[in-house]
Amino acid sequence: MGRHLGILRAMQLPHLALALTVIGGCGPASRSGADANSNPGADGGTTFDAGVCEDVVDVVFVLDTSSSMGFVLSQLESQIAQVVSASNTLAPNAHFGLIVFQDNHFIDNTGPLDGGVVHTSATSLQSAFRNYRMNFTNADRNPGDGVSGPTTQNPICEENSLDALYAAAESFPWRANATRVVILVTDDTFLERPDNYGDRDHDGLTNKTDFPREGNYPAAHTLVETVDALKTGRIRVFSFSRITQPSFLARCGTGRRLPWTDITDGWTTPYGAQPPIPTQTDGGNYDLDQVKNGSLSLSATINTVVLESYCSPPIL
Ligand SMILES: [Ca+2]
Ligand SMILES: [Ca+2]
Ligand SMILES: [Ca+2]
Repeated sequence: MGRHLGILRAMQLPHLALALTVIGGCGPASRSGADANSNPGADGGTTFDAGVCEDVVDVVFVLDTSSSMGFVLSQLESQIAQVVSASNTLAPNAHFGLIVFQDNHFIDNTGPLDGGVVHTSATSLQSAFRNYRMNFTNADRNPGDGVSGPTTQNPICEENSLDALYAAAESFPWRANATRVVILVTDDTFLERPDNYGDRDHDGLTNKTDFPREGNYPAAHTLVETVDALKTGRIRVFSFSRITQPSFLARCGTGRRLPWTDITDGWTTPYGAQPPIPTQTDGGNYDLDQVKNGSLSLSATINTVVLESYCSPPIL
């Protein structure tokens, strides 16, 4: 998938090969110079404009912390320093955000800036990844409920990536001159308003207390609303999701609202009539199973997409 995306993006952005070549030869200092020609012409040729790109880098992680996702949080904890370093090599003072979700979401507030929602170093991100893995993933607890929230309250497999993405678009303090990238990781699809993630049997009530217990976790947004917010914010979404259905034994242990064949919907296949979110935001998708089996590096892939996005506004 990575090579495929790279080829696709290189075809979409003819300046890219030039920019990468210049970087390879001369180092990051020449990056803004190479990107002065970052507007592909309508004919696919390269337009040289007078401006020099002086973007900063804003990257927001939107992570599914449900019980099957511990390996992602562990890998990010061990690899995040390489991502922070690479982003700061593109442009000094990179900002990072973290939004975690299961049936609801939480905007992490343990960073040093903007009331905690902006991280600038690997250290505080590592602590945050560890915290969500131990207190939410391993405890099967929804992150929006806090550390004293109820456990085993996730009665259907779909997870609320959509409202977490909406929060990334609307609530993160994106800087005006930032190249804006969301890295989303999940292994399932999502629901839209007016559905409720806590309504296990879809009877409109959330009052069943037998396992897996129901709870009131309403979906707040639709896909169209979320994509509109991302597009307005010029935010590319790069997702890591499953490309293929898991075997029976590797499946989420509860029931689900949508068929297993729909787990790719919104990421690599359309969601209803809507194209996938990465397609709509000029991002891309990678195979989460390759991350899980060790054949795709999270940090190397993230660094590649941030580099490819840098000073190249999404083509929408
Ligand atoms: Ca899950
Ligand atoms: Ca769920
Ligand atoms: Ca119900």
